[in-house]
Amino acid sequence: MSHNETIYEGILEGDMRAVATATTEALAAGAAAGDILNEAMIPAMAEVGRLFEINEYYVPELLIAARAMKAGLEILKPQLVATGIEPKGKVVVGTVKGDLHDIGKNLVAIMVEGAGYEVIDLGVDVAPEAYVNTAISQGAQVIGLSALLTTTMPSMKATVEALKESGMQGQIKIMIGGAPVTQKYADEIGADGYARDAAGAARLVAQLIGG
Ligand code: B1M
Repeated sequence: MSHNETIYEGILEGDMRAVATATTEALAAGAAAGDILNEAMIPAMAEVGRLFEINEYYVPELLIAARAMKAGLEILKPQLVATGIEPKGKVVVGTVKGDLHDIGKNLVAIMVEGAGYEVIDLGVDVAPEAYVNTAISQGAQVIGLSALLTTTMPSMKATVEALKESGMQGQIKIMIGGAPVTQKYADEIGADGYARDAAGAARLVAQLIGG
């Protein structure tokens, strides 16, 4: 089996150790971190989601698959993040209130950091006011909201409203993303931007901040 196949299977089986070992070996053999991510890890999580949908996997399998993917991501992170240059701006990220999915948000944080911005990661289940207050107190230019559940998407709208109420709309930009989120939804709620994936999120930050 190739390293990528071992990583893919390891995530499906929730085998954290196999994923970590194969990721380390793949990098040592010269594989690019982005290729491991896009060719093995992300497709594996998509397959986990499909198996969950058809009731072959249940929440415990999702949890151990996520844990295995995180173990691999930790190893990829140093290669995905750029070398220490002066930060071009500050971005607050988090998964919205009621939502505990953090792998996509973590990837966004890694890619945005890799593009040269300082990232303040508020974690998961983040209330609208927490994003806004942190962005204001830390002098961030962008707030990035991630949602994986259709039921938690309204919290994105609530965050746009909270920013309006703070009087900082326009000075602080809001970008949104996550599997159920679309450009149409971003337009509807008045977010400043939408990105489909983590690399897109890093490009969007550059557009929103400039530079
Ligand atoms: Co859950 N889950 N989950 N889950 N889970 C989904 C999202 C689901 C689609 C599965 C399914 O039914 N096929 C479904 C949502 C259905 C819906 O709302 N339409 C679902 C459900 C129903 C649930 C529970 C309700 C299950 C239950 O308890 N009965 C529950 C909810 C808990 C809660 O949040 N309150 C739940 C729980 C969990 C676990 C905790 C077990 C676990 C998460 C562990 C963790 O994150 N630490 C989990 C997992 C692993 C998944 C799936 C299988 C994988 C998610 C993932 O990590 N994908 C997921 C199915 C799927 O997505 N196919 C599923 C990999 C990741 C790299 O992709 O997060 O999409 P993603 O991020 C992408 C882009 O979306 C984008 O960039 C990333 C890639 O480059 N992106 C952004 C993300 N955020 C962005 C922000 C941006 C820009 C781009 O700008 C700021």
